[in-house]
Amino acid sequence: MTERKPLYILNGPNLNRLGRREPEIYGHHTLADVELWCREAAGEWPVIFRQTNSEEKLIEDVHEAIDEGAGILINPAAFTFTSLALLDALKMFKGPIIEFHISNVHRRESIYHKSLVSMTATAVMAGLGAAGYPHAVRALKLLVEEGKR
Ligand code: DHK
Repeated sequence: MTERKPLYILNGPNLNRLGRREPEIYGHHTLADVELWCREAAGEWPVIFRQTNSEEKLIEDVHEAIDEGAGILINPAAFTFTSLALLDALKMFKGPIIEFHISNVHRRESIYHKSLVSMTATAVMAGLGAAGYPHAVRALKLLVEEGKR
């Protein structure tokens, strides 16, 4: 059985403070909880789980996934609405991309309504809370198995 390429689970700015940051919007679970749930949902699939507050680092993580990864689950956080550079990086990825938001960004202030990442994402999941991450992992595995982009 050939070695499976990893699933990249990438998280953007301020998500390192998940659990303490605006819990009324983002909940009380931490990013460490989320990582555990994602690894459980991934089962035998290898997982690369990262968080950064740096746009450059997030783009470099996407570049690594372009060379090494099977699929990307990304919560770009605020970079979703600001980073053309991140969009350009994701466009180069050949596998499926799920854009994930803990909150329903479409029900929030208008600054959160126009996603640049959605212009290349295979699918978008928003509003399920942090507990939505493992569902996104299972969906990503299916998209990879189906060869979707
Ligand atoms: C997280 C953020 O940090 C915000 O900038 C986004 C997203 C929403 C979330 O719901 O996970 O807009």
